[in-house]
Amino acid sequence: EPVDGSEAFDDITYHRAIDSPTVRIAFDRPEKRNAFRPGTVDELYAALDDARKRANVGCVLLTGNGPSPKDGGWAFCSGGDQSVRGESGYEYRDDDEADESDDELVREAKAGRLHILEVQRLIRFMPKPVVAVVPGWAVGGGHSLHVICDLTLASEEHAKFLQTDPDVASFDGGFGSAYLAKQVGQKKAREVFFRGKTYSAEEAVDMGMANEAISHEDLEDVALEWADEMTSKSPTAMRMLKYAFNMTDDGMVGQQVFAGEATRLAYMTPEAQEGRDAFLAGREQDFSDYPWHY
Ligand code: 2NE
Repeated sequence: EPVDGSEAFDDITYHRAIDSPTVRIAFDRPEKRNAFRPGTVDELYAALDDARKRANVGCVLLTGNGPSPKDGGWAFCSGGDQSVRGESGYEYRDDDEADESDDELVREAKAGRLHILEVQRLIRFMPKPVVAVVPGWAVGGGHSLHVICDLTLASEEHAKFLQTDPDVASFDGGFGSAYLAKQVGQKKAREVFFRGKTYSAEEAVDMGMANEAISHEDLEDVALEWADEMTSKSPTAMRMLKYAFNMTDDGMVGQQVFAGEATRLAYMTPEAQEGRDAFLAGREQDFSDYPWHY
């Protein structure tokens, strides 16, 4: 079922699986191998942020619609749309519906965008697993998107993993490369970027950057099964685990995100409530009921 309001999207689709806490967000430009233009990124951000905020959503499947009506090809995402790449980034063009602001300063500020990196951070910091479901090409910035997702499931027949960044004079120097190296090791990650070889689903699994290769016709069913498993678990434990996995690579920000959740848990204790209540009552706080645990 389409999620409320999602019919407003042009470049993506946004669905909720019936009777399930799982949503499916898909690139919907199959004739362009699901390349993203600025409006695509705006829509993707809005859908992911909606999924982040909904209490009844526990898992996001991120995928690409297909096949291409032109040639039957499948894609997860082929990265930034090179046909709208200007001098300093990707630009809104006349057919990009998202650029509808009347405010000239807002339009100007939008010029030369590389805001897919904001989407990467949203996936990284949202407290729910995001699964890349890769039915075909995952290329350039599309490859980096699968890298940042918590899990990757790939079509045995059609998934292809390729880094073209240095071919088109681009470079994802953040998660797309450095975090990839954490997954596959330094030598292999450098090979991915420096050689630009195409890897199959099976090779991606062997390298450690994909979880499983699944027959194309079963891919989405299996992704839903994995999502059902994950959403049957404790939301708090899942959230703490995701942030714990992130923390060692995310420096002070990783610590801040994990600590924010720890503080939320601490706020739920009578001990923390005594601190609040004493302040509001204008009396000395009394923590004598709460032992110094070891
Ligand atoms: C994806 C790939 C390997 C597919 O090859 P193939 O042979 O299966 O398909 P084909 O014929 O190349 O593509 C089909 C149609 O999709 C368009 C093509 O131009 C073609 O259009 P028509 O000729 O039918 O009209 N298309 C595919 N990818 C596109 C793209 N990214 N932008 C615009 N149109 C695209 C092959 O197509 C390929 O190598 N694509 C380019 C991949 C690429 O270099 N992506 C950008 C990397 S940089 C980036 O994504 C990035 C970043 O690293 C950091 C920040 C922001 C962005």
